[in-house]
Amino acid sequence: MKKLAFLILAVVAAFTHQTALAQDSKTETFKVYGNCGMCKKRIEKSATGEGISKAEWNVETKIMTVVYDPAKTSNAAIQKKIAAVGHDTEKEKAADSIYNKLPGCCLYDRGKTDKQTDHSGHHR
Ligand SMILES: [Cu+2]
Repeated sequence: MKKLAFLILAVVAAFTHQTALAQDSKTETFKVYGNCGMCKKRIEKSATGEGISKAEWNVETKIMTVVYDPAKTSNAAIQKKIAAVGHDTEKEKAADSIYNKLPGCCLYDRGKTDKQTDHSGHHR
């Protein structure tokens, strides 16, 4: 009986240990609107800070990949940081005043981010 109890305890301990490790950091992707290499630098630079261990934006696919510690930051907080430097994301919209100050080559097409959002969602 003692042996069984020990076994159960060992299994539970191993399981909780694994769960704790898995929750350490989260990898997520979301869309960020932009055009060029300058945008890439600006976007990636904005998505830094406590709890963010990786931020990479693909110029061709416009997909942002972030690795972060959910105990310190969140997907929404990161998207806000990116919007704060002028780039619209899936959930956050940049202020017009900031967007208008971007260099000409970086003025990504915003027309599609408004009314057509409903349609583009169905293509995936
Ligand atoms: Cu650009």
